[in-house]
Amino acid sequence: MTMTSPSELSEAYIALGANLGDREATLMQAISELQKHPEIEVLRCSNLYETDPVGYLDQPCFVNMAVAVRTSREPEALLTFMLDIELRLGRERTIRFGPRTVDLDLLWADGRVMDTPLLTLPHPRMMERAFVLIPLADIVPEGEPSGLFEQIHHALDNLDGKEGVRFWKTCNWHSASALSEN
Ligand code: PH2
Ligand code: MG
Ligand code: MG
Repeated sequence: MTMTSPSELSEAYIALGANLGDREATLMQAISELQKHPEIEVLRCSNLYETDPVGYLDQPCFVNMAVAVRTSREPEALLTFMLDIELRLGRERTIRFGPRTVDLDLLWADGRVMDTPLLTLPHPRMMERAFVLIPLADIVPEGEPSGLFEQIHHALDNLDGKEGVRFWKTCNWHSASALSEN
């Protein structure tokens, strides 16, 4: 792995969602694409949840999950690569909040706060969305330095719509390198 020095590495959280085609297969491909990038390491994957659509209701249920990554990329460069994965896996942008083969949203990057034409961090709607917070809670450790753990659990205590997020499967994704180590 060609990583730069540890001080330049940040830990970021990405939400993934899919509601067209083979949702699980597409999500696993997206995670593999992240891992294949020389500057990105996938650290942890949440469970998979089947979720009722939010925002635009006349569409199939989603499968949602979240991953933690370590990266030397700046957040905007990470996001650009995520959008490239969406396109390669067949994403077409038509209806806002509408159906998609795969959606990758950058939620959080080391507690950084930014607002540029390309990217707002933390993700402006993450604390309102059970389909983001419930998977995220699987992979954010207690004691996360920027207080993310406490924020997630506080938001979840007060959130409506949690019944629209149903545990579906554990995540079976393993990086090719992790498999070859065993
Ligand atoms: N994404 C949206 C809009 N609505 N609903 C669910 N259940 N899951 C999503 O990932 C989702 C959504 C916009 O990105
Ligand atoms: Mg989204
Ligand atoms: Mg998106």
